[in-house]
Amino acid sequence: MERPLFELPGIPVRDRCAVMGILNVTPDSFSDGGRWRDPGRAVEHGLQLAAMGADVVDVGGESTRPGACRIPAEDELARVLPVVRALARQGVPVSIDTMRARVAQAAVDAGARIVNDVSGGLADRAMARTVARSGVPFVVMHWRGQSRAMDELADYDDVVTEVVGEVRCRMDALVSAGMDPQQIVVDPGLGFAKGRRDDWTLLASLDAWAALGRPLLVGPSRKRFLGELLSDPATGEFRPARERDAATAATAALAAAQGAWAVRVHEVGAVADAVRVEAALRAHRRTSI
Ligand code: PMM
Repeated sequence: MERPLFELPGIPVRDRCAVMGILNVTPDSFSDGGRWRDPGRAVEHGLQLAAMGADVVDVGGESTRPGACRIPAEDELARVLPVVRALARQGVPVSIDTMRARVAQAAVDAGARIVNDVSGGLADRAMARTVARSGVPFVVMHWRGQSRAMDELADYDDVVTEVVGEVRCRMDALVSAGMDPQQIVVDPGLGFAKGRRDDWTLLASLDAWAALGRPLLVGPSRKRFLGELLSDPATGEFRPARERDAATAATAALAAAQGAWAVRVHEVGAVADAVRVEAALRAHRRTSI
Protein backbone atom coordinates (compact mmCIF):
# COMPACT_ATOMS: atom_id res chain seq x y z
CA MET A 1 0.00 0.00 0.00
CA GLU A 2 1.24 3.52 -0.82
CA ARG A 3 2.32 5.54 2.20
CA PRO A 4 0.87 9.06 2.25
CA LEU A 5 3.24 11.59 3.86
CA PHE A 6 1.50 13.35 6.72
CA GLU A 7 2.89 16.57 8.13
CA LEU A 8 2.15 17.05 11.80
CA PRO A 9 3.40 20.18 13.54
CA GLY A 10 6.57 19.47 15.58
CA ILE A 11 6.96 15.91 14.29
CA PRO A 12 9.57 15.07 11.63
CA VAL A 13 8.15 13.66 8.37
CA ARG A 14 9.51 10.16 7.63
CA ASP A 15 9.31 7.94 4.57
CA ARG A 16 8.75 5.02 6.94
CA CYS A 17 6.37 4.19 9.75
CA ALA A 18 7.31 6.20 12.86
CA VAL A 19 8.00 4.60 16.22
CA MET A 20 6.37 5.87 19.40
CA GLY A 21 8.16 4.55 22.49
CA ILE A 22 6.03 3.91 25.58
CA LEU A 23 7.04 5.41 28.91
CA ASN A 24 4.47 4.52 31.56
CA VAL A 25 5.19 6.44 34.76
CA THR A 26 2.65 4.31 36.63
CA PRO A 27 2.76 1.69 39.38
CA ASP A 28 0.26 -0.61 37.66
CA SER A 29 0.42 -0.68 33.83
CA PHE A 30 -0.03 -4.23 32.59
CA SER A 31 3.47 -4.93 31.29
CA ASP A 32 5.82 -2.33 32.77
CA GLY A 33 3.95 -1.05 35.82
CA GLY A 34 6.27 0.30 38.51
CA ARG A 35 9.49 0.13 36.49
CA TRP A 36 9.72 3.84 35.64
CA ARG A 37 7.93 5.32 38.63
CA ASP A 38 10.96 7.24 39.84
CA PRO A 39 11.19 10.41 37.68
CA GLY A 40 14.99 10.17 37.30
CA ARG A 41 14.79 6.58 36.04
CA ALA A 42 11.84 7.47 33.84
CA VAL A 43 13.76 10.29 32.14
CA GLU A 44 16.77 8.00 31.67
CA HIS A 45 14.53 5.37 30.07
CA GLY A 46 12.90 7.99 27.83
CA LEU A 47 16.34 9.08 26.60
CA GLN A 48 17.21 5.42 25.97
CA LEU A 49 14.03 4.96 23.94
CA ALA A 50 14.97 7.99 21.82
CA ALA A 51 18.54 6.70 21.40
CA MET A 52 17.18 3.31 20.27
CA GLY A 53 15.13 4.95 17.53
CA ALA A 54 11.89 6.24 19.03
CA ASP A 55 10.66 9.20 16.98
CA VAL A 56 8.32 10.19 19.82
CA VAL A 57 8.22 9.16 23.48
CA ASP A 58 4.69 8.75 24.87
CA VAL A 59 4.56 9.60 28.58
CA GLY A 60 1.56 8.30 30.56
CA GLY A 61 0.73 8.63 34.26
CA GLU A 62 -2.52 6.69 34.47
CA SER A 63 -2.88 3.00 33.68
CA THR A 64 -5.59 2.02 31.20
CA ARG A 65 -5.17 -1.76 31.53
CA PRO A 66 -8.48 -3.67 31.63
CA GLY A 67 -10.07 -3.25 35.07
CA ALA A 68 -7.96 -0.18 36.04
CA CYS A 69 -9.58 2.55 38.16
CA ARG A 70 -9.07 6.29 37.68
CA ILE A 71 -6.52 8.21 39.77
CA PRO A 72 -6.77 11.86 40.94
CA ALA A 73 -5.58 14.51 38.45
CA GLU A 74 -3.02 15.81 40.97
CA ASP A 75 -1.33 12.39 41.12
CA GLU A 76 -1.27 12.16 37.33
CA LEU A 77 0.24 15.64 37.02
CA ALA A 78 2.87 14.90 39.67
CA ARG A 79 3.91 11.73 37.81
CA VAL A 80 4.14 13.05 34.27
CA LEU A 81 5.15 16.72 34.39
CA PRO A 82 8.77 16.38 35.61
CA VAL A 83 9.36 13.65 33.02
CA VAL A 84 7.76 15.54 30.11
CA ARG A 85 9.67 18.71 31.01
CA ALA A 86 13.06 16.99 31.32
CA LEU A 87 12.70 15.02 28.06
CA ALA A 88 11.40 18.02 26.11
CA ARG A 89 14.31 20.14 27.37
CA GLN A 90 16.68 17.55 25.97
CA GLY A 91 15.05 17.75 22.56
CA VAL A 92 13.03 14.52 22.67
CA PRO A 93 9.65 14.80 20.91
CA VAL A 94 7.17 13.90 23.65
CA SER A 95 3.51 12.97 23.54
CA ILE A 96 1.31 12.95 26.63
CA ASP A 97 -0.98 9.97 27.13
CA THR A 98 -3.91 11.38 29.11
CA MET A 99 -7.70 11.58 29.18
CA ARG A 100 -7.68 14.89 31.09
CA ALA A 101 -7.67 18.35 29.46
CA ARG A 102 -5.90 19.81 32.48
CA VAL A 103 -3.05 17.32 32.24
CA ALA A 104 -2.86 17.75 28.46
CA GLN A 105 -2.57 21.54 28.79
CA ALA A 106 0.07 21.35 31.54
CA ALA A 107 2.08 18.80 29.53
CA VAL A 108 1.93 20.94 26.36
CA ASP A 109 3.09 23.92 28.45
CA ALA A 110 5.96 21.70 29.66
CA GLY A 111 6.95 20.87 26.06
CA ALA A 112 4.79 17.93 24.89
CA ARG A 113 4.14 18.03 21.13
CA ILE A 114 1.25 15.54 20.85
CA VAL A 115 -1.78 14.78 23.02
CA ASN A 116 -2.66 11.07 22.99
CA ASP A 117 -6.13 10.52 24.45
CA VAL A 118 -7.30 6.90 24.59
CA SER A 119 -10.86 8.21 24.98
CA GLY A 120 -10.60 10.40 21.86
CA GLY A 121 -11.91 13.37 23.85
CA LEU A 122 -14.91 11.50 25.33
CA ALA A 123 -13.70 11.27 28.93
CA ASP A 124 -13.27 15.03 29.43
CA ARG A 125 -15.55 17.49 27.67
CA ALA A 126 -12.91 20.21 27.91
CA MET A 127 -10.33 18.19 25.94
CA ALA A 128 -11.49 19.18 22.43
CA ARG A 129 -11.34 22.93 23.07
CA THR A 130 -8.08 22.70 25.02
CA VAL A 131 -6.30 20.80 22.25
CA ALA A 132 -7.89 22.96 19.52
CA ARG A 133 -6.45 26.05 21.21
CA SER A 134 -2.99 24.49 21.64
CA GLY A 135 -2.78 23.47 17.95
CA VAL A 136 -0.83 20.25 18.69
CA PRO A 137 -1.66 16.90 17.03
CA PHE A 138 -4.35 14.89 18.86
CA VAL A 139 -4.63 11.10 18.83
CA VAL A 140 -8.27 10.02 18.63
CA MET A 141 -8.29 6.42 19.77
CA HIS A 142 -11.40 4.25 19.46
CA TRP A 143 -12.93 3.96 22.93
CA ARG A 144 -16.28 2.87 24.27
CA GLY A 145 -15.86 3.39 28.02
CA GLN A 146 -13.55 3.43 31.02
CA SER A 147 -11.10 0.55 31.50
CA ARG A 148 -12.93 -0.61 34.66
CA ALA A 149 -15.69 -2.20 32.55
CA MET A 150 -14.53 -1.93 28.93
CA ASP A 151 -14.41 -5.67 28.21
CA GLU A 152 -18.21 -5.79 28.51
CA LEU A 153 -18.48 -3.25 25.68
CA ALA A 154 -16.77 -5.47 23.09
CA ASP A 155 -19.89 -6.27 21.06
CA TYR A 156 -19.71 -5.86 17.27
CA ASP A 157 -21.47 -7.18 14.17
CA ASP A 158 -18.78 -5.82 11.84
CA VAL A 159 -15.91 -4.60 13.96
CA VAL A 160 -13.97 -2.78 11.21
CA THR A 161 -16.94 -0.81 9.88
CA GLU A 162 -18.19 0.04 13.37
CA VAL A 163 -14.81 1.08 14.81
CA VAL A 164 -13.88 3.22 11.79
CA GLY A 165 -17.40 4.72 11.81
CA GLU A 166 -17.27 5.56 15.52
CA VAL A 167 -13.89 7.26 15.11
CA ARG A 168 -15.28 9.21 12.14
CA CYS A 169 -18.10 10.46 14.41
CA ARG A 170 -15.54 11.51 17.03
CA MET A 171 -13.57 13.39 14.36
CA ASP A 172 -16.73 15.26 13.30
CA ALA A 173 -17.50 16.16 16.94
CA LEU A 174 -13.94 17.38 17.53
CA VAL A 175 -13.98 19.51 14.40
CA SER A 176 -17.36 20.96 15.48
CA ALA A 177 -15.71 21.83 18.80
CA GLY A 178 -13.06 23.85 16.96
CA MET A 179 -10.29 21.36 16.22
CA ASP A 180 -8.47 21.65 12.89
CA PRO A 181 -8.87 18.31 11.03
CA GLN A 182 -5.13 18.52 10.32
CA GLN A 183 -4.47 18.03 14.06
CA ILE A 184 -6.14 14.61 14.11
CA VAL A 185 -4.40 11.22 14.25
CA VAL A 186 -6.62 8.11 14.42
CA ASP A 187 -6.10 4.82 16.27
CA PRO A 188 -8.21 1.61 16.34
CA GLY A 189 -7.59 1.14 20.09
CA LEU A 190 -6.44 -2.49 20.08
CA GLY A 191 -7.46 -4.17 23.34
CA PHE A 192 -9.88 -1.39 24.34
CA ALA A 193 -13.42 -2.80 24.34
CA LYS A 194 -12.23 -5.42 21.84
CA GLY A 195 -12.29 -9.19 22.00
CA ARG A 196 -9.13 -10.93 20.79
CA ARG A 197 -10.76 -11.84 17.48
CA ASP A 198 -11.70 -8.17 17.08
CA ASP A 199 -8.06 -7.15 17.54
CA TRP A 200 -6.97 -9.57 14.80
CA THR A 201 -9.75 -8.49 12.45
CA LEU A 202 -8.84 -4.83 12.94
CA LEU A 203 -5.14 -5.55 12.39
CA ALA A 204 -5.92 -7.44 9.19
CA SER A 205 -7.90 -4.48 7.78
CA LEU A 206 -5.83 -1.40 8.55
CA ASP A 207 -6.24 -0.26 4.95
CA ALA A 208 -9.87 0.61 5.84
CA TRP A 209 -8.58 3.63 7.78
CA ALA A 210 -7.26 5.33 4.64
CA ALA A 211 -10.86 6.49 4.04
CA LEU A 212 -10.51 8.89 6.98
CA GLY A 213 -7.53 10.61 5.32
CA ARG A 214 -5.61 10.99 8.57
CA PRO A 215 -2.43 9.38 9.94
CA LEU A 216 -3.02 6.02 11.64
CA LEU A 217 -1.36 5.08 14.94
CA VAL A 218 -1.49 1.41 16.01
CA GLY A 219 -0.76 0.13 19.52
CA PRO A 220 -0.29 -3.67 19.54
CA SER A 221 2.57 -3.76 22.04
CA ARG A 222 2.53 -6.81 24.36
CA LYS A 223 -1.27 -6.89 24.26
CA ARG A 224 -3.52 -9.80 25.27
CA PHE A 225 -4.25 -11.00 21.74
CA LEU A 226 -0.51 -11.66 21.31
CA GLY A 227 -0.29 -13.37 24.72
CA GLU A 228 -3.14 -15.67 23.72
CA LEU A 229 -1.63 -16.44 20.30
CA LEU A 230 1.63 -17.44 21.97
CA SER A 231 0.01 -19.47 24.77
CA ASP A 232 1.91 -22.40 26.23
CA PRO A 233 0.62 -25.42 24.24
CA ALA A 234 0.81 -27.68 27.32
CA THR A 235 -0.90 -25.49 29.92
CA GLY A 236 -2.80 -23.00 27.77
CA GLU A 237 -1.29 -20.20 29.85
CA PHE A 238 -0.88 -16.91 28.03
CA ARG A 239 2.70 -15.90 27.20
CA PRO A 240 3.78 -13.29 29.84
CA ALA A 241 3.60 -9.67 28.66
CA ARG A 242 7.35 -9.08 28.76
CA GLU A 243 7.91 -12.04 26.39
CA ARG A 244 5.71 -10.69 23.59
CA ASP A 245 8.20 -8.26 22.04
CA ALA A 246 9.22 -10.38 19.02
CA ALA A 247 5.54 -10.80 18.13
CA THR A 248 5.05 -7.07 18.68
CA ALA A 249 7.86 -6.30 16.20
CA ALA A 250 6.32 -8.62 13.60
CA THR A 251 2.95 -6.95 14.10
CA ALA A 252 4.54 -3.51 13.78
CA ALA A 253 6.11 -4.41 10.41
CA LEU A 254 2.78 -5.74 9.15
CA ALA A 255 0.98 -2.60 10.34
CA ALA A 256 3.60 -0.47 8.58
CA ALA A 257 3.06 -2.47 5.39
CA GLN A 258 -0.63 -1.57 5.56
CA GLY A 259 0.20 2.14 5.73
CA ALA A 260 0.31 2.84 9.48
CA TRP A 261 1.83 6.25 10.22
CA ALA A 262 3.23 5.10 13.57
CA VAL A 263 3.31 2.17 15.97
CA ARG A 264 3.28 2.58 19.77
CA VAL A 265 5.61 0.06 21.45
CA HIS A 266 7.50 -0.73 24.65
CA GLU A 267 10.63 -2.34 23.13
CA VAL A 268 11.80 0.21 20.59
CA GLY A 269 15.03 -1.32 19.22
CA ALA A 270 13.57 -4.29 17.34
CA VAL A 271 10.60 -2.27 16.10
CA ALA A 272 12.82 0.56 14.80
CA ASP A 273 14.64 -2.12 12.75
CA ALA A 274 11.38 -3.78 11.65
CA VAL A 275 9.87 -0.57 10.24
CA ARG A 276 13.11 0.13 8.35
CA VAL A 277 12.94 -3.33 6.80
CA GLU A 278 9.35 -2.64 5.72
CA ALA A 279 10.36 0.72 4.21
CA ALA A 280 13.29 -0.82 2.32
CA LEU A 281 11.05 -3.54 0.92
CA ARG A 282 8.52 -0.95 -0.23
CA ALA A 283 11.24 1.16 -1.83
CA HIS A 284 12.46 -1.85 -3.83
CA ARG A 285 9.05 -2.99 -5.01
CA ARG A 286 8.82 -3.12 -8.80
CA THR A 287 6.29 -0.65 -10.05
CA SER A 288 5.90 -2.25 -13.49
CA ILE A 289 6.78 -5.61 -15.02
N1 PMM B 1 -2.69 1.47 24.52
C1 PMM B 1 -2.43 1.70 25.81
C2 PMM B 1 -2.24 3.00 26.31
N2 PMM B 1 -2.30 4.06 25.49
N3 PMM B 1 -2.62 4.94 23.32
C3 PMM B 1 -2.91 4.75 22.03
N4 PMM B 1 -2.98 5.82 21.21
N5 PMM B 1 -3.10 3.52 21.49
C4 PMM B 1 -3.05 2.39 22.27
O1 PMM B 1 -3.28 1.29 21.73
C5 PMM B 1 -2.77 2.55 23.66
C6 PMM B 1 -2.56 3.87 24.16
C7 PMM B 1 -2.36 0.52 26.74
O2 PMM B 1 -1.08 -0.04 26.70
P1 PMM B 1 0.05 0.26 27.83
O3 PMM B 1 -0.64 0.11 29.18
O4 PMM B 1 1.07 -0.77 27.63
O5 PMM B 1 0.58 1.64 27.65
